[in-house]
Amino acid sequence: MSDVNAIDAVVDAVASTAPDIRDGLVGRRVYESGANPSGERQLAADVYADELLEERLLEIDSVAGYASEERESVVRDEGSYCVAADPLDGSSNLKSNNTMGTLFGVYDESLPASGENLLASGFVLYGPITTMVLARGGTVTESVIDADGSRTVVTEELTLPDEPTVYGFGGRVPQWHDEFAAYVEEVESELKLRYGGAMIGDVNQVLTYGGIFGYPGLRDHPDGKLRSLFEGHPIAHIVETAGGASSNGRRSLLTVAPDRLHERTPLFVGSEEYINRLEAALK
Ligand code: FDP
Repeated sequence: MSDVNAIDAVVDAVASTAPDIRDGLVGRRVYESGANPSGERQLAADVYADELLEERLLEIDSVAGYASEERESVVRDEGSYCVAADPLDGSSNLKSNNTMGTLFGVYDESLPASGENLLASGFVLYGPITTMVLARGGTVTESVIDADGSRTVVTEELTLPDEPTVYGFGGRVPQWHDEFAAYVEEVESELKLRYGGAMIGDVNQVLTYGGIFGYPGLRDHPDGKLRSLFEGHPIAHIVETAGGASSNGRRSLLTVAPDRLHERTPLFVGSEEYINRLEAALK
């Protein structure tokens, strides 16, 4: 199978699974007894979304591996491409009935891999409307996903607006390092706060209005909270393809090759000007 056909098959599988994940949220707001490999409590909805994606993605002949934030190791099969997914990013928002989503990246390399091995990446947003934002072939598109999993493109070439408007930063303020806190003070005087507690929802605000989203390294957690492979790579790929920039505080998240599947990273994405100023501030 060619790259194009393999990517098509993965994107179709994620899109057709999205309505099932969405419908399955009702009644799955309860916590399971276990934790994910990062030590976070899992909701029944996290496990359900992960199992559906594993089953549907490994049905595709060319998919050789499936890795997810919700499972310890890569599930392997025959084939040439690997998919890494965060089945329900921001799932703690399920309790308060706020936005969350599904993130995925298609790699031409076994996992964990560098962001430079990404062929395509995307996310589904379970907002008032179910949408998919997809980066492939140098373009980002936004589609609406209908109840039967079919897609209708609503934005052909999504790019960050020239005039940045919003910002959102995670982590408790007393845990921020001084240089980062000083940078945020500047940003606060220029942009409006938007922080909803699901990276996907918050980054989609940045894609829509321009600005910056970040989850920094903290005093008690130097690598922050978010994962390089499951969150960092796909979101960096989407934002960079849309004309923005990404950083781990020093360089593009796409140039990072994590040694471990569940490795965490400070994560910043958004308008280039704000990412450049952030890197200068953290030097
Ligand atoms: P969640 O724990 O709900 O899955 O993936 C981690 C994540 O959400 C991100 O989506 C979100 O940006 C971040 O954690 C929120 O963390 P805080 O609760 O520390 O703000």
